[in-house]
Amino acid sequence: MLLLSALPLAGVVWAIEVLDVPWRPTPGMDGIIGDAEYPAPSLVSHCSLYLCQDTNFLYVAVAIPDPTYNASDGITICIGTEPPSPERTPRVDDYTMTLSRSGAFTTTGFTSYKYATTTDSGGWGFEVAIGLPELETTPGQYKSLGFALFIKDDGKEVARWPDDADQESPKTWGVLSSSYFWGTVDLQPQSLTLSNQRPTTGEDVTLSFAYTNEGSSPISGAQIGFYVDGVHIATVGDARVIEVSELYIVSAIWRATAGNHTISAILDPLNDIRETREDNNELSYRLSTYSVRLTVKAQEGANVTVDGNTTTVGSSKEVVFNVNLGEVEVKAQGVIFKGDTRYVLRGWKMDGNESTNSTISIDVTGDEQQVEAIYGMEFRVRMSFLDSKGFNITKPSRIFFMAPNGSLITLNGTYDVWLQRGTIRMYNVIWSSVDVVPSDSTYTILYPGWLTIRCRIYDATVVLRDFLDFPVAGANVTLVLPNTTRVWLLTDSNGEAHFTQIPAGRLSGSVSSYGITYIREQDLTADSVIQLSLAISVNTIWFLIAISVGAVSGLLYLLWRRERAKLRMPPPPLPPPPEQDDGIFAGPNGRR
Ligand SMILES: [Ca+2]
Ligand SMILES: [Ca+2]
Ligand SMILES: [Ca+2]
Ligand SMILES: [Ca+2]
Repeated sequence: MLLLSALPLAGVVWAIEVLDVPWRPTPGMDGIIGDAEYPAPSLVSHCSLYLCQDTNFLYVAVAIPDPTYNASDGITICIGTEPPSPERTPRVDDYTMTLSRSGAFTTTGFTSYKYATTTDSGGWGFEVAIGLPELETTPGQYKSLGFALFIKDDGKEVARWPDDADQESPKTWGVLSSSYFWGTVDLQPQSLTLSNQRPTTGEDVTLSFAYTNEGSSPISGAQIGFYVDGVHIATVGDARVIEVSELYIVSAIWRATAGNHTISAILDPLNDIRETREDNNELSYRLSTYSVRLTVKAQEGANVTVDGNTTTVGSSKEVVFNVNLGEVEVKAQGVIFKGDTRYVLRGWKMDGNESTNSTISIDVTGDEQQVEAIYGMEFRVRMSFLDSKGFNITKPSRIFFMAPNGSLITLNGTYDVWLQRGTIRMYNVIWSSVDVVPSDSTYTILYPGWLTIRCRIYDATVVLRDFLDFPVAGANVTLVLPNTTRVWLLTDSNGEAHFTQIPAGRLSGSVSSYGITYIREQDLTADSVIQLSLAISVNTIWFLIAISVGAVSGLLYLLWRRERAKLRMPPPPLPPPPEQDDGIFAGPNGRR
């Protein structure tokens, strides 16, 4: 049981307590405070106070926990059409109603009202509806009312609101006001328009939504949700006071995506605002978006990737992609092989501009755009190196040349190379450490295939004769090549040593035969024969011996003839005939 303190002193300044009376659909006057009938109660001491209004009535409901049933359990409500103020004095339109738990009801002044009570073992409840015209409210206009509440248990006051209210002094009462201005609210959509009715995918579209409040009261705190295909994209909080029957427009931005869509705007999507109609808050708009056609021209067979989607280019040499507006990334296959021909991506051409990047980013702005991948054709060229006679040589250790596109290329040991159509200029062919590049060193590439390079590599033959012009066989001929390496051969029976594939350049050497004879230094610029004459050789020696032996033999023969004439000897016998068993002579190896 709560005992109240003494009443406040006159002249004390105090804050006026205010309770809001929200709008609600009409509660049922049955004495039962249903779950959804009222907004949350105000916590007034010793009871729960429920307040709401509709277009016609102010509703007050009180739940009083009082397990003892007494005929003099009761409640008194004071309402004044003029709100309290320090100077406020009692007026004739200050009304009072008193209700007892037993159901007895009295009022001073109210004529338009309904009420009901219920009671049970835990306490009792009370509902009353008071006609708003009697409280001099006008729907849609702000008005505050004086209000006080007094509760008795068995004739004794146990609670009141405000805490220091005095039933007889309206300036001590609290205040009721309605955020719904004592009227109703019905937000209604009027239109949903798009800045572009057929937007292009990727385009930012402004969604403009117009709505009105078709109730009788202004409202604030309206929110509008925007949805695309049922997916929330934005909620706009309208900070304005939404007056009755005025048009309000809010907007949101949607970046259009490909396809067909339903754009929706929903008023008060969280249903924070009680409206007379909640089923008329949505408006939808159906649309189809355009796609931008991006045409990519490229070499047949190339894989082209636009924003992650890859397509292979066919014989039309172009593919069309549907893309969004904005930045689009375009890539193309770097190299396409077709046998011994290949196509190499060199870059991109668009609107007269060229880029050498392999991937480009295009800012798509229009309905139709086109970009071309530039490919260069290259042929597989296999280089073959020959000597001056056209015989293959071993691979050069390195070559250096300028390709048709102007790039300088060095190759080491592998001479398969992809080249553009055009002319190459060979600068170096290093073979046996000597540059044997041909003097006429430009070659035209028209097709894939072999490129033959006839290098400055020659044969050198050393011919040795003695002073009687006999060939000198078996002499050791050593050549010092331009790369300073030495090669040697023995002369054959013709007195010749054949050196093949000698790199062009300064050549020297020596011959070893009965002493050393040096070969004069000379430039090898073609196949050459080096004639050397030696003072002495085995042949000469034998010749001289033969001459000497011949002279002696002649003399002896003459002497023998003289003696023979004297003796008259009989002639010597004939040699025996050859064996002729089968008429076939034996071969050199004795075979028959
Ligand atoms: Ca009720
Ligand atoms: Ca009681
Ligand atoms: Ca509505
Ligand atoms: Ca609502």
